[in-house]
Amino acid sequence: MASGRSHVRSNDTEFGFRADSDFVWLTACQSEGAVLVMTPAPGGHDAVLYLPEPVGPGQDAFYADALRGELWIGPAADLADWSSALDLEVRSLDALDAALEAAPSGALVAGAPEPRLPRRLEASAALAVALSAAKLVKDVWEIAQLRAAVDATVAGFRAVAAELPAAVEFGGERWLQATFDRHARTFGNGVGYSTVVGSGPHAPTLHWTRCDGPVLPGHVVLVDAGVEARSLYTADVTRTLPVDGTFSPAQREVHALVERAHRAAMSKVGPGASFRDMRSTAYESIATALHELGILRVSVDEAMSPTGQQHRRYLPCGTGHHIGLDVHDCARIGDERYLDEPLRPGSVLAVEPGLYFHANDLTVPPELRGIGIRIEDDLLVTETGHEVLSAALPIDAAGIEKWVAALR
Ligand SMILES: [Mn+2]
Repeated sequence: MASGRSHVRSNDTEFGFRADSDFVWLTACQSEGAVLVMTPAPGGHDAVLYLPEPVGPGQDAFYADALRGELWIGPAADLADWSSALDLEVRSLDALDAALEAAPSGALVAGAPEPRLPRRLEASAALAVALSAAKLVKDVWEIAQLRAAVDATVAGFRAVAAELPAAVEFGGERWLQATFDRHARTFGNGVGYSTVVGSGPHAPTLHWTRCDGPVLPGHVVLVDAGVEARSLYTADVTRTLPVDGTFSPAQREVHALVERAHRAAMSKVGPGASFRDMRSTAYESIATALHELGILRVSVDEAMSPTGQQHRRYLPCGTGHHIGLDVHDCARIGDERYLDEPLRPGSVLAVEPGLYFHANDLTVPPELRGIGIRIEDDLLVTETGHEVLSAALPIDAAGIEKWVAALR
């Protein structure tokens, strides 16, 4: 299976695997029907990718198979195209069975279930962790992809803000969602995840992807959206916009508290710091805000204790995550490493504190009910601190008002 061109150098020591061991690594990716087989070789692994071949004229399936036949789906890249695009040896999926038969019993398997796998080869949790951990630090090319995804996302937010009057007039949340999604499809591969557009009382609903409500003057509209680049790396950004250009005093007050938490949390992101540092800072700032608003009926200290956490009623989610190929990248490495491993230059994180006061929450003063605010930026950890990749978007309420006004 060895081939000079497809030789992959991997730092096996870092993952806890030995390069000279007998492991064969297999990754099955169900959606594409692709399987990557990696065989140990001096200094790394030899990799071969198995892919389904396109079904062209001359084969029955050309017209009989609506899922794969090119008569139905149009011309598809062949194995040689894939090989040159990926600089990897690529073989037909039909040849996979023979490769699997040759795989030793100790071979490690990760990815979606692959029905062709012999029973003796079982999924390896350790390999899943290793693959996830390999994504903790992005290389120069990956950072460029994320930068491009964020830039396209910022442009998408501009497009959305420009459509606020149309959303009020006739389009509602659907119009704003479709505006961003069209932008994402045109300038990237598409959206990285379902776009959230929550106006008025929908803003506190974390995953308001239904986006079927009206957008009315006096509302704030929470937009959580990311363009996925054509390389499939995705951004994840949120801003909460005043529909008629001006925040009400109550909206402005909540926005300022979330901004304070956001800036405090971002200040903790840097090399050597942990994800937990950022998260605790965000939670403590939010708990303090709730205390100042008279909503938190215990002390901030009690709320911050493991058995307290009363602030989580109004922030029932995390305050950030790694981004990359997955919008929640590196999610398989386990809580301990995710939270406590020192961040390294090249890590890219979304930071996203918020306050979510549901319209029917009687523990919240009436004037604050129905207000939901989230601020989310994408940060690259650098040698000396961090760079806010989404810095082209304003963070403070006054800056957002000015930005919206300029785009109308
Ligand atoms: Mn996010």
